[in-house]
Amino acid sequence: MLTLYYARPSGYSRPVWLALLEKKLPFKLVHLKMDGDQFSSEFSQISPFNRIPVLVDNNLPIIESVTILDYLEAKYPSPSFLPNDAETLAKVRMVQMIGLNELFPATIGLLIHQNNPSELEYAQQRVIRVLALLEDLLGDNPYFAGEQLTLAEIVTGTLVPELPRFDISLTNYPKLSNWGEKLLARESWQQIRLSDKEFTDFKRRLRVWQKIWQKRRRQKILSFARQNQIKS
Ligand SMILES: N[C@@H](CCC(=O)N[C@@H](CS)C(=O)NCC(=O)O)C(=O)O
Repeated sequence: MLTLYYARPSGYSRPVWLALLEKKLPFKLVHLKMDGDQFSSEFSQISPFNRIPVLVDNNLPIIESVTILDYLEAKYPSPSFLPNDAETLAKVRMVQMIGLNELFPATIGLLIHQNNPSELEYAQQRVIRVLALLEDLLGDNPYFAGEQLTLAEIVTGTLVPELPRFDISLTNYPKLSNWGEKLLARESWQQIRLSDKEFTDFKRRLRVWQKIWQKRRRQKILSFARQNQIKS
């Protein structure tokens, strides 16, 4: 049995959750409240850095969202989310990693730097750069790999269609905008979509991020010290 430890708003968990749904695999969800649950001794045993997502498959805990997606692809290859030819694979991986490494941190920047104009402008320009690039890479294809839904959609598609909620309009990117609407219409995307209230709560929590971060830092030190002692 597959078990996913996650939180609904977690940007790293949502692609894994989507992949499980799109592959139509049976799985159990374990929701963690991210203001403390991640530091329990029980969770530390499967998540050495106290982070979600963690996928447990037959007692094997797997951390790091990219690794989990690759594991699912290798173990449950149908439907496949990676193309075979080198060029399309490179395109899919680029879109996946741009989503993870550029778009995801930039959207967090949009939320936490509301009172810091230069950081806010950096986050906005970074998002716009990503959108311009993605609009080009998508071209006239229904999906980034052509007809096949891939990790490009599963990862970057959790964020792009949600950008209007971050006050970033998609009107200058009509191809991406259509692509996003098609994704949002899928049953799996509807299941993982945050309600307006969930999104507002998430934004509120991020705005007190500094304090939460300090508290987390203390908890993290204690959790690492406890785990390091057990191991030595
Ligand atoms: N590189 C990791 C990042 C995971 C990550 O940072 N997850 C966040 C939630 S979105 C987390 O668990 N944060 C809890 C903490 O840092 O205490 C991945 O891709 O899985």
